[in-house]
Amino acid sequence: MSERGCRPVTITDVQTILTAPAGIRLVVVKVLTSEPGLYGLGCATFTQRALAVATAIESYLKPFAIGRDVDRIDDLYQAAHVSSYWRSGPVLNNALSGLDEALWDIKGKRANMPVYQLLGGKVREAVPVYVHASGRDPIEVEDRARAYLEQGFRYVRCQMAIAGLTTYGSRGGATVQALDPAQTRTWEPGPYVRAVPRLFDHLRSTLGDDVELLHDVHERIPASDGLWLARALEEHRLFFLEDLFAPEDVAYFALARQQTATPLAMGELFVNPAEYVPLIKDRLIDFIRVHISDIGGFTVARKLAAFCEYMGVRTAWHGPGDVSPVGHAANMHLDLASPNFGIQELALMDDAVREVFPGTPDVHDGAMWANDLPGWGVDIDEAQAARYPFKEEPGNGYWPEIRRLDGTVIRP
Ligand code: GCO
Ligand code: MG
Repeated sequence: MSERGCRPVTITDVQTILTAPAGIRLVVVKVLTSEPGLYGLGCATFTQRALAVATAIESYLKPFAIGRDVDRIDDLYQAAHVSSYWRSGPVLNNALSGLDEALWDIKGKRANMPVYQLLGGKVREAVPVYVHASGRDPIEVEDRARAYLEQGFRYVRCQMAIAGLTTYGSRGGATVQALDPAQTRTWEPGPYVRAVPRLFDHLRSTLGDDVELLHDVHERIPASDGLWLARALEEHRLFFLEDLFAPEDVAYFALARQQTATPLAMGELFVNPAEYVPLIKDRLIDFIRVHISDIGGFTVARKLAAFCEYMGVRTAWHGPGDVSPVGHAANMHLDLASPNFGIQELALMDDAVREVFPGTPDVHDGAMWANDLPGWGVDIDEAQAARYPFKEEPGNGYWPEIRRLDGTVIRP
């Protein structure tokens, strides 16, 4: 018997939908129920290992979930999470997120309310977002940032290519000659670390103080260079500096805190509470950046948001192109209801993506807006989705390695 005293609505099928309307591999879970026409959607996108997530759903989560009561979201999360005994890796967390978010969508539809209402309602009208500007030199980055400001955005992440090197977040040019002449993707931290303060000198002096500037180091540099860079950027008052250290080097955050007031954002690679709880508890970061599907979905994320609120840490959920519109909507619903919201990253979604996912949140005035339909407010047109299959490619979408001049593999 369900809470309402009648027969529970149960899960009848768990389907995995793979689609790449923007050329990026997305994984979406559709949970069907015993109530005709009632279903929910969840984001399970782990783009570099999409097919592994699909197997985890199909072979393990689907048989686990079928027949269960759709109303018991947290209970299902807890049971599924420990059902593998070994847990919290990105493949299983993403699979779990697909199911968990679909159940929140269903809960909203059953209540006839958008999910943010289930969390206590809006604490803001819409969700301010940051967008990505990149270029080959400071002037090109400035031009791109300026174009966004003219469209009404107020937060811009700025990344600059370093000539000859495979830089994160901006298209690099030719490749410098490495020791192995066949090497094509080369990176050295020195030129990058020296260039970034010059980029922000330029941006602050040309764009002024009103714009909020952000930057992603993408765990690309040795920790001691990270400490130096965070101090060198202090005078430019970034909104935040992201992934200054790798998850393996989080102990350096305690040192960074003693040395600089540059706001620090961290977390898109975290998958386990044991990684993020200590940083938050000790107030060693300013913004939590986890990728909601990578930590297991919405049930975990809303608890994390509340924990951060008590510790003075603001939210900045990961929102790159490798999040489906269902995942972007989940970010947005949490943002709408969280007093400690900081900012939302958003990879702008084009017409092809919007055709596959009707109801994808509108973006205007520098913010993402909820459409107020029940649940996430986002649907999937499966016929459209089928028009964008994953591209056949060696390795099925893995991140090709990047090496230093001497051939050492570095982090992506
Ligand atoms: C960001 C991220 C992404 C990741 C990507 C990995 O802050 O937006 O660093 O761009 O690199 O999500 O697949
Ligand atoms: Mg990042």
